[in-house]
Amino acid sequence: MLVQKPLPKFNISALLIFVVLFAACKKDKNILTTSTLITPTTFRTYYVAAEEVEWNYAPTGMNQITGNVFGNKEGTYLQNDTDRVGKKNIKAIYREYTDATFTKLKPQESADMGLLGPVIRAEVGDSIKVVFKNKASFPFSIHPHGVVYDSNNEGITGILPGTTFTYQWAVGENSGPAVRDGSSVGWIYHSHVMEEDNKDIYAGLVGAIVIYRKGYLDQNKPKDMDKEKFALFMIMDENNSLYLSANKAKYTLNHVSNDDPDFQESNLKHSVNGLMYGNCKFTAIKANDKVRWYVMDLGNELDNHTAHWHGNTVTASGSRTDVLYLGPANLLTADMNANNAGNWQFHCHVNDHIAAGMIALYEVK
Ligand SMILES: [Cu+2]
Repeated sequence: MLVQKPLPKFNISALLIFVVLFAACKKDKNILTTSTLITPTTFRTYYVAAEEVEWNYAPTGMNQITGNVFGNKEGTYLQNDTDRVGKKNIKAIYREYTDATFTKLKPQESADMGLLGPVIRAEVGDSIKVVFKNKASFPFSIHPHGVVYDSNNEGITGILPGTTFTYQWAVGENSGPAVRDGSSVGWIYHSHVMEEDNKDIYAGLVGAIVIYRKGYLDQNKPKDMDKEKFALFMIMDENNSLYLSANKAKYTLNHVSNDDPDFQESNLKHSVNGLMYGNCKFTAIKANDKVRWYVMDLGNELDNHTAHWHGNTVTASGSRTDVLYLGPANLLTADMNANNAGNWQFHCHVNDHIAAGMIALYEVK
């Protein structure tokens, strides 16, 4: 006997949605042509601008380690005078916006990020799109470490002031955690306009990328951890910033020569996330939180830093320690079980650098 089956209803709107989605996927898949690229499943999109700010290396106006106002030592770097720029400097930093109109700033995820740009997060197998708008007055770029790009997306060409460029990076297996890593691995990104001698880095354009194992990115942290924290140990050498002339003109009225050795020393801002003498304070850590620290370094041969936590130890690459040894442009990941509550120092252990202000605080409540 022949049974007549009802024909399935034809749904025109479902077909339309399918066609639109298919076209969108096709378009995105065409972005990168390097043969090593994986097929993107998820795009993570960020709207990042480079913009000029008046940066303050010690906004509380105090040495938060001693609890005192600035003395002679702090004044060397932070006191403004006719031959000193002091604590306020014009800098260019990366800031995140909500969309392509670049009208609404996204708040930083925490104040302890200091001058660091927004964290760019993705899982292995995703692709990253960064819409970059240069709101500053020099050509700047975004050069990422660790992710996969072709030469158009390497970020070594300056994007002109007032213009926008969209970077597209893939996140392959080689961008994510290896055997001895935890559930995520961090990378640095920074401006990298070669013809400027990397003076764009000293302008302040630095941030972090975090790549998670597939399925581990959970609300801005790995799902097996409670918190993420980011710390850049760097001597911000304002002598080598693109904004040196502007800073001299604005804050010293050009009453000093670039060759004055005391002026040069005063411009070496020994900082954590662009903040000195305890003005960077890592907060929102609760007792027994599992905290993943991403600890970074950039700069030159003086930027060999030994980042040391008081109060708690960490594990890094499977070993127990309380000091990470950093050199220019590396980023180390360390996990802390923050079971010792207190208000603790987190500082570079090089003696000169401590005295010059490379000390932060972290609080475990
Ligand atoms: Cu140091």
